[in-house]
Amino acid sequence: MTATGLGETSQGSQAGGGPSPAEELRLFETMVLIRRVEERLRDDSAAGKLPGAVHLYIGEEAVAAGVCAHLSDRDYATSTHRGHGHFLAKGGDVRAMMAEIWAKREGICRGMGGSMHVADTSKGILGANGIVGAGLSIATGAAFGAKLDGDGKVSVCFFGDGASNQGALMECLNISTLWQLPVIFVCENNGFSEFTPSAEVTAGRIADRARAFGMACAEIDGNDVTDVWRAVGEAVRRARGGGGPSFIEARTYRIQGHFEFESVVLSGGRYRAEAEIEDWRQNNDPIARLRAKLVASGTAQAADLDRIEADVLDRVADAVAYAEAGEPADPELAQTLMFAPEES
Ligand SMILES: Cc1ncc(C[n+]2csc(CCOP(=O)(O)OP(=O)(O)O)c2C)c(N)n1
Repeated sequence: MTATGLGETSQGSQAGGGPSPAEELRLFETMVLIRRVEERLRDDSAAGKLPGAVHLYIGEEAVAAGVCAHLSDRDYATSTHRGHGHFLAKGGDVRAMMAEIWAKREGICRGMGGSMHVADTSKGILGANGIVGAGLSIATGAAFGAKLDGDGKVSVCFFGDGASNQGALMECLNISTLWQLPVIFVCENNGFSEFTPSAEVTAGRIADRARAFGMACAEIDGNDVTDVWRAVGEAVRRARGGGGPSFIEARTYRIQGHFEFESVVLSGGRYRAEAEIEDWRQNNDPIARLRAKLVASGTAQAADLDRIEADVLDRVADAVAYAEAGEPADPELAQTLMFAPEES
């Protein structure tokens, strides 16, 4: 079985808009891959093995998986500083991503970008991005290109509730509606912008910002992968059919800190209660929810899902071994990689 997003496009096979049993299993595999990769990053970060900071996506996996299940390598996606899940769900190579995070030459950006810049244009992954909200205009531009080419590609922008307060969002909502661009804005509302609860910095309902432009909107449970899958399926059909942009606000929750080691920065300060985190962990884990559903519906036995989990763990161990064995990145490349050679 291959992970969702590895060049396959979901067909929306079940009437009424639900994923087929095979698609549900691929969604499960993708979400587990993201989770196990990130748990390994969490542990290796705590052990001081990583050369830089990582922003983890644990708890939000259903969004990346449910969205990217509808995309092929030809479609575009822009990501955020919390981008590992988007990269993997869109079909990025786990070994190359780990090598990048470990700052090795074998990395997807030759070790020069690190965690916050994983990208692979051959898969339509236009990049994670350390600048909050930067993906909005990149995705809109890619959608403009797709519209000019008339090739049926769609462009997806993942961004956070914090990024929804950036002015660029209004520019992108405006022009993509006016020009009917094939772009899907996916706001991952995890309730926090760094250490600030969303309610303290964000007025009104985020989706209302898109509604004001007359854009098709959906506010969904981002921890229910079926909900995500359905809403995005509709948005992708709209975009490919020339019906223009869509906006999806997926409510979810970040289980880890804003980044690993946030406790050092906060030096004892707190911005959320431990009980709140525990509640999401225990009662709203998107992977546990999907597992329970698959078993209850008879789509899979617990043992089948355990086998998927075991295979994923092997892949993660392999990717980490590959990353650790890699050659350190070549700092000289910083001088040459950014610019195309001058034409003579
Ligand atoms: C333009 C810009 N402003 C501020 C920052 C600092 N910063 C990094 S992440 C972040 C919070 C982003 O919150 P959100 O968009 O909700 O994404 P989340 O971290 O919750 O996934 C901020 C303010 C930045 N990187 N770029």
